[in-house]
Amino acid sequence: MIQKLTSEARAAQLGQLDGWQVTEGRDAIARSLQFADFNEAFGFMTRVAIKAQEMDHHPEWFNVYNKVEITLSTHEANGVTERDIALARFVDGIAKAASET
Ligand code: H2B
Repeated sequence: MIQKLTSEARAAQLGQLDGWQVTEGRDAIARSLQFADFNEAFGFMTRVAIKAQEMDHHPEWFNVYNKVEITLSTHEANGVTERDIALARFVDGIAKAASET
């Protein structure tokens, strides 16, 4: 079974990510994103969804118009694992590309 990261390892990984924070009261990480409009937000979500399905690792998220809030945690480990960090890295790459167009 995959092991959750220690709080030190999690903090070190968060330092390499863009805008992710530890969720209060829960071993999870979260990031809020804002796009130009709903079309951009949903396009982003579609790219993340395809990656998540490939990884068999899925985000918890909330969308309203151009805002997307994403929370990542690994249910089977009941905490943040390397899988969450890998998906967070992917999210950061997609978000950066979207903001640069
Ligand atoms: N997504 C997330 N975020 N955490 C998990 O532990 C997880 C998942 N487990 N997606 C996967 C699916 C598991 O339920 C299936 C059976 O592989």
